[in-house]
Amino acid sequence: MEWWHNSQIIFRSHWTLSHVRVLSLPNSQDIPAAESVEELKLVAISALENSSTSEELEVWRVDFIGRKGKLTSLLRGLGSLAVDDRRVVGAAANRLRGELEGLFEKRIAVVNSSSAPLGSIDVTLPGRKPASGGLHPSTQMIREITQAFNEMGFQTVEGPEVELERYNFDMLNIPQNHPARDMFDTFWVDSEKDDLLLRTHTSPVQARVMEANDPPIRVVVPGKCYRYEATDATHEWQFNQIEGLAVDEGITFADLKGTLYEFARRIFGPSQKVRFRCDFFPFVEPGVDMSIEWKGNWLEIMGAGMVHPKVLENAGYDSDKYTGFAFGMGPERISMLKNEITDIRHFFSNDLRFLSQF
Ligand code: FA5
Repeated sequence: MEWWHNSQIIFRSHWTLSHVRVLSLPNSQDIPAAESVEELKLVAISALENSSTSEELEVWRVDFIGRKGKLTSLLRGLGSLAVDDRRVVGAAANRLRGELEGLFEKRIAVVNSSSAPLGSIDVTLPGRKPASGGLHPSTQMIREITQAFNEMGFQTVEGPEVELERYNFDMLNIPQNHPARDMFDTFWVDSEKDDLLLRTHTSPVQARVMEANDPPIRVVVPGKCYRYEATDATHEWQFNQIEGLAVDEGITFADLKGTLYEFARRIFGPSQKVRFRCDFFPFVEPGVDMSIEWKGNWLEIMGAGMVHPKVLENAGYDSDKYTGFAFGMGPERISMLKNEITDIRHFFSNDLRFLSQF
């Protein structure tokens, strides 16, 4: 009987299985059922402590103290023991049942008193930052540029990406069979009249705005453009442009230069140098391109010029009364300069390693 009293002491404390083994009487080897009672108690208590929902507790109840549970099977096995051992171990097992039932009730009460499953929230842990998206680098650049023009009195407008040939070419002084159409490698859209395309530039919105409004006009037009051309580090088949248009009485080339100087200062810094050189676009006369001085080189960032009288007339304006200037730039190319991006194809390849840097 004495060995069992020792074991009782073990049961009342939080012992590990190794403690039990050390403190068990040497002859416990001869009484496997007794050791099973000890082990069962340890396993049962540990499993109970790990059960934190009513569902888990029910599984535990069935597994340990249910009619077909581990404790019942242990009692059923007592028949193989000597009579004296059977009495001792049987009493211990019955005491264990009472004890486990008591612990089970207490655990149920604790679990039911908490609305959240036990152990599911540790309020002491530092919070986890939710994954958040961000604006695409092209969008960021477009917003920065359009905001600079908005502050100078230009209104932002948009136009269709699937465009009529009439606006993309004809209204802009590029009639059919005109060699200038070769400047723009075009994606044509299958249509009844063969007159639909993916716009090759944002300039058709100039024609749309003038057709629908009377001067004075000051607009900037951001949007996607498409060109059927091979890609390389500075050319994509899909890219953004930002168009600008100002039409009023008395607008001169000095207004064009002043506006674009101011734009360059706002985007690239107060001491930014710019250079204008002659260039040809059928919808402006004279036409120029504007470059900025960047790390010792002159880099072209946009085409511009005074709106061609024919374009004004196509929109129904009196070209003797009204003049204007227009410009068109690529925000991806400008972002490449500012952010030292070496290949334009990163913008639309959807690689998060690139995008998450902005
Ligand atoms: C035009 O598209 C004219 N519509 C611009 C213009 C508007 C001139 C108004 C005069 C008056 P251009 O083809 O040069 O011009 O394109 C303008 C800008 O778009 C370029 O400077 C460049 O920044 C960008 N761009 C053109 N093609 C591509 C391309 N394949 N990939 C990326 N950016 C491009």
